[in-house]
Amino acid sequence: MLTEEEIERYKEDGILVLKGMVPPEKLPEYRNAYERMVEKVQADPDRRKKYGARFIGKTNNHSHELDEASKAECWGADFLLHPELYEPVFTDYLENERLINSVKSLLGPDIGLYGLKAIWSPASVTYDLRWHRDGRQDVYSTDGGIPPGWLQFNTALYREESFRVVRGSHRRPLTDEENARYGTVEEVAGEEVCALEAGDVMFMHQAVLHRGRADASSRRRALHYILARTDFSVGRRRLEQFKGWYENLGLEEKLGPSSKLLFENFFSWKDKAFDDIEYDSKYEEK
Ligand SMILES: O=C(O)CCC(=O)C(=O)O
Repeated sequence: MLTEEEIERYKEDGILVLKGMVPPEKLPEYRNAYERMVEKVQADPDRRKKYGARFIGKTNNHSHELDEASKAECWGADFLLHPELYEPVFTDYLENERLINSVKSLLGPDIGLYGLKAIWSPASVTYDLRWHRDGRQDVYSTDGGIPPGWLQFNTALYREESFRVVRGSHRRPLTDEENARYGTVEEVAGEEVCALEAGDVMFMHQAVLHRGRADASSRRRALHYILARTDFSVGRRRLEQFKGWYENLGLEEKLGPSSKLLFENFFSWKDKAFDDIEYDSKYEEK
C-alpha cells in the first residue's frame, strides 16, 4: 500500500518514485533476461511487426540526418509477451506484492494487465523522445491527479537519468511555451530529470508532460508496464494478441496467483472491447 503522503505526492507531481522495488539479489536475473530480449529484438529484420519494436528513425527529431544503421536501432519493444521474447521474470515481477498493492492504492482493488513493454538505450545513437502527454495534448486531470483508468510505470534495472518531466503539469493546461515546444526536444521551463537507481520504480500520470532521453553510452534497461482498472475498456486487437500469446506460452499453468489474476481480469474485458487499430501503429504516429 502507498502511504497517504505518497498518494498526495503522486497527485501533486504526476510522478512517484518507490525505491528498491526489485531487490538487489534479483537484479542479475532480470538483467540477463532483459539482455537476451534486447539482442533478439535488434537482430530480427521483422522486429517492428513481430515485437512492436520502437525505432530511432521513427521517433528522434531530425532522424532523417542519421545513417540507415542508426535509424534502424531500437529503443524499445511493446510485445514482451511474444513467445520468442518472453522471459519468466517479465511476469514474475507481477507477483511483487508491494508493487501490486501500490498500484491498487491509486487505481483501486480491481486491476488487470494492459501492457508489458521495455525501453532501453540504443547501442550507438542517442534516444531522444519528444515532449508529450500520453493522451491528447489539451487534456489534463481535473480530479486531483488520480490516474483515469490506467497507470504506467518504469522500473529501472540500472541507474538511469532518462525520464524528463514537468512536475504538476498533469493538473493544468499546458503553458504557451509548453505548447510551442510540444513534440520537440527543446528545453522547457521547469523540466527535471527523474533519476532512478537500479530496482526503483516510477509511476507516472498520463497527462504529465514528459519525454525520454538516453545516450548510447548510458546503460538504460527499463521495464515499462501498464496496469488498468477492470472497468476500463481495451482494444479487441490487443486483447486477442495477448490471449494468443498466453495460450501459446501455456501461462495458465505457469503463472503465480497474482500475475494470473491480472491476466484473467484483462481477458474479462472481452465483452467491453472496442474495435481498435491503435496498438500496432501508435508509435509510428508519435
Ligand atoms: O523514456 C521514457 O521513459 C519515456 C517513454 C514514453 O514517454 C513513452 O513511451 O510514451
